[in-house]
Amino acid sequence: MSEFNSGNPRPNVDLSLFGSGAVPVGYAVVLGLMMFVGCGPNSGYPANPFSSFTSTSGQLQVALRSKPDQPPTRGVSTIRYTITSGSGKAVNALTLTVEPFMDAMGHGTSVIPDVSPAGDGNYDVSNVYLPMPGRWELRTTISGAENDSCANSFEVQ
Ligand SMILES: [Cu+2]
Repeated sequence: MSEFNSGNPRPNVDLSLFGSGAVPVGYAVVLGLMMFVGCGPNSGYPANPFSSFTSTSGQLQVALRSKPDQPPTRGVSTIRYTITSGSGKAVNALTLTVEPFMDAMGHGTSVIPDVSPAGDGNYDVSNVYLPMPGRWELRTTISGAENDSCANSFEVQ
């Protein structure tokens, strides 16, 4: 026992930075950072999309991010569509309808996702219910300034 202690004594860590006055400041900074991340452009979505593709017409670029898991896993997910024009400008004021569909088995789900615009070309699609593992497609129609569609598929574990 003593040989463990005598050989390599733990270095003395100077805790003065975390003295009684500094701790609340440290927490405030951490909380501030968390709030910044929470309200940032990605609002809890991963920085990078799990899928990026071109719409059926070829006029729109679509990127998908998901939470709580990316890519979406079995259960209920929220998926953010980020839609930009060919020149990379955010396209707002579109109306999206999203239908999850399992092509190999020829069925969708009984749950209709809710779509809410989030600005900067973002559209948050909540209540995306994927009840079983396998390949799921997001059959999406886009209307408004652009009338378009897209269907991206991904594997659900
Ligand atoms: Cu199925």
